[in-house]
Amino acid sequence: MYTLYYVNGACSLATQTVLHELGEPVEIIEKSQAKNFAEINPVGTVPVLIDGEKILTEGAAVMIYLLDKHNSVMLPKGGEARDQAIQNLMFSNATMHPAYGRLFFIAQNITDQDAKTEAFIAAADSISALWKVIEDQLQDKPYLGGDLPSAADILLSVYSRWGEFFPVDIMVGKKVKEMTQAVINRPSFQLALMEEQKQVAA
Ligand SMILES: N[C@@H](CCC(=O)N[C@@H](CS)C(=O)NCC(=O)O)C(=O)O
Repeated sequence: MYTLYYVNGACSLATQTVLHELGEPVEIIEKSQAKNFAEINPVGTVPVLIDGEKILTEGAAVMIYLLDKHNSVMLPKGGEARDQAIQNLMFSNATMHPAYGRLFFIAQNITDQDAKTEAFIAAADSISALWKVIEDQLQDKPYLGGDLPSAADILLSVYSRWGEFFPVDIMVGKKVKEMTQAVINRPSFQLALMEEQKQVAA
């Protein structure tokens, strides 16, 4: 049984979804409920995955660890297919995630209204440009992973839900909309959402 520290709707939702795709049992703990989270992850971020004695942090690394450990088809074992899957995962985690992170930063740190509006527009434009890159890659396949969602598709689908919290217009193409909706509709994603809601209600 794994333990996953999470924040509601955050990138840790993708880690939980991957665990459900793998059919692995997981106990989820909301970060604020942990007495010693700073000791568990001094950086202060989720996801944090506990596997026995191991404490694993950094979402993309956690996914690679899980997919390799459980021999998942979501991460090819070698060759060009693996290189591409890891590139897609890193694009999601290290390029798209920080682009969305700017929206949270602007909302929390810029007080001047005009400056805030300008910063939101610039941040939204850069996110739209990144979605266009994904849109182009999805022209000949439903998911970045091909016929099945990859870890990158799951991460991107989590991020795609964040724009609605901000006064921004993010342009997303048809193929991206279809991909993210298909991932969100999967039983694994729906279960992950439900498990987070159960904790909020408890
Ligand atoms: N590079 C880290 C970044 C993780 C990250 O920024 N997590 C956010 C949520 S998406 C977080 O924990 N923010 C602090 C908080 O919400 O308390 C990773 O990929 O795991």
